[in-house]
Amino acid sequence: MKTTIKMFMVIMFLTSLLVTVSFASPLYIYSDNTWKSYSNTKTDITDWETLNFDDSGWRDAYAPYPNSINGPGDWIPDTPSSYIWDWSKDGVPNGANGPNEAWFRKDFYLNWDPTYIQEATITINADDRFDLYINGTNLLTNQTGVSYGPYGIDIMDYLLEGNNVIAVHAWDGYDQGPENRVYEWLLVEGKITPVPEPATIILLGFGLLGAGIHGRRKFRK
Ligand SMILES: [Ca+2]
Ligand SMILES: [Ca+2]
Repeated sequence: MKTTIKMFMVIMFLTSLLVTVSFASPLYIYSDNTWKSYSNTKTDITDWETLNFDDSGWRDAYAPYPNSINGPGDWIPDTPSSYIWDWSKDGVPNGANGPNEAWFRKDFYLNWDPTYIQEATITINADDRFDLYINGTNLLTNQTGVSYGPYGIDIMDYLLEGNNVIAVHAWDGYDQGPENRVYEWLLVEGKITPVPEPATIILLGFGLLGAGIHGRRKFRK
């Protein structure tokens, strides 16, 4: 075999190895002031949890929102999340003077076909209760109270290629009565991890094929 072809195959094989170890970066989701928030009576909102809802009239969530927790819930490394809540008034909240009930939305864009997601988890907690939706599907209604969290939710089966939305309805206190009406907050940390892209796997195949042909020809000499 000509040296140039051998060289080509060796280079192709080495390149395939390099590509194989370069995974696409995970997508992180975390609560901060890029979320949209709202508070008013429930009757004012319809389909607020769905992907196509227009939240342009909502406020930016207030973050970091004051809270009573010692140390942030840094459940996932690389997510610089903040405690958030809705704040429609002037001045600065003290963690206890916001609305008892608030709604939150955050859009995120997924580059990958959901088939190629390895793991997708949202870790969430709120003081005191919350409903979590992904693209309009209610994945958790927490009625047990803030002290039992945080809650880790697998969202893999509910993700879409392209636009997605995470939506949370949270309330300070308890449906049947007041509870911990001292602080109100929502904290979210999420991570979506892709598997190696299909293009990468095909390249690896070509690389191994190249190496295999090379090896067999060498053996026959
Ligand atoms: Ca974090
Ligand atoms: Ca509370």
